[in-house]
Amino acid sequence: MKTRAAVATAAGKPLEIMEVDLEGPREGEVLVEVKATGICHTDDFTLSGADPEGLFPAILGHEGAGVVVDVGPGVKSVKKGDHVIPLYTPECRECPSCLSRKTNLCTAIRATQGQGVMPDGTSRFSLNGEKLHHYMGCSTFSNFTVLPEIAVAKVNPDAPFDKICYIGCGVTTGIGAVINTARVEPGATAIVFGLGGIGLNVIQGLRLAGADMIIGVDINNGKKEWGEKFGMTHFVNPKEVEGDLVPYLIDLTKRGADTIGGADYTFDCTGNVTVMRQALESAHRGWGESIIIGVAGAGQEISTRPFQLVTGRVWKGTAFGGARGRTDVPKIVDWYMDGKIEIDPMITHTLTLEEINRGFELMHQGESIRSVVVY
Ligand code: NAD
Ligand code: AHE
Ligand code: ZN
Repeated sequence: MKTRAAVATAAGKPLEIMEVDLEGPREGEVLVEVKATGICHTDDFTLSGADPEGLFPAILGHEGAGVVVDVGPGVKSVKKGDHVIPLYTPECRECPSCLSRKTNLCTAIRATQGQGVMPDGTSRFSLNGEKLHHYMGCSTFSNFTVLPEIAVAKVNPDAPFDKICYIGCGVTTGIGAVINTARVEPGATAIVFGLGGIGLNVIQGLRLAGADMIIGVDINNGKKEWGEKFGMTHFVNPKEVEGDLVPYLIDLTKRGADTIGGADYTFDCTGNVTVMRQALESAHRGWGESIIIGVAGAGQEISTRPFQLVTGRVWKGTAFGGARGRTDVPKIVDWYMDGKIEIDPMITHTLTLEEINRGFELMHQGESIRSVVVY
């Protein structure tokens, strides 16, 4: 069949809207009509050429929602007409990682996913007979896409596609980092570095968890109002701090008899390795945990004095907020439908597929929180 898609032809080039060929689902696969897709910073990261796993030409996009329109042989868990969210972190429930109960990082299809192909090693997308790569196993910048059955979460059919697509990455990553990875307790102090599409969801996760002090750090003063909407209690712009940022933040978090200072939990939502170090070092001596969410470019490395860890700070990372996609994503959709979490205000721009490059520009200019393409 033919499908409209935004194709990443080469690193650093705008996406090109074109009709491409899509083969139907094979054994264990489903064909999904994507109804809406968010544009995440990670799509931009890969398009920029900074992703060591980046492949071109490819169909990017990993934050979608849509409807199953066909299923391949052997598919059991979903059927035509089901509403689904594609999962870049699948959940097979059979691999050693899924069975360990210690991680959400299912390994059933990770190798082929990283090579831009389906689990059988081939691509379903092509253009004039030339292969196009899948991206993060999702390729939601195509109106129709093929996914393994283990990489779709069946969700409430009443939920609006143009909002719940954001649960396919940003919402789940931010909230999950708080509740699954950090397991923040009521009364905690927290610092969130970077108040974009991920950081604001960390903030709403912290509010949900009952954190007392939620400090937001961003170099864009426009983000102060955004943070406050979702529960941020203090805002710091590093450019306006006299002296070093870390001692300033440590001082800000001193409470009652605690003269040491430092936050119980800190989160990097920037992808900047210097900020990651600041986040670790502003965690509380003895127990503070720092969670890396941001994705850093090829060749970049984090560093700190080992003494920071010797004295009890913990450095962790999280992918997809530690969420087990087929189990947790439907629950998060229900939280949204029940009004427990907010999504609508964070979707600042709704675009057509033809306008998708504008979504990337808005992100670069710091004007959007999330842009969503509606097919
Ligand atoms: P975004 O562009 O919407 O937001 C980034 C924010 O960081 C902006 O508000 C920007 O002003 C701020 N910022 C930039 N430099 C800063 C600095 N030095 N100090 C403080 N703030 C700074 O991006 P996003 O969609 O929120 O994504 C954030 C990061 O998370 C990206 O690296 C993205 O690739 C990554 N990500 C990771 C996962 C995961 O599973 N680990 C999932 C989604 C996104
Ligand atoms: N391919 C990159 C890393 C990209 C990355 O870390 N991706 C996150 C999701 S970001 C979503 O917006 C992730 O899930 N990572 C775990 C995994 O298995 O990919 C690189 O550096 O090679
Ligand atoms: Zn993402």
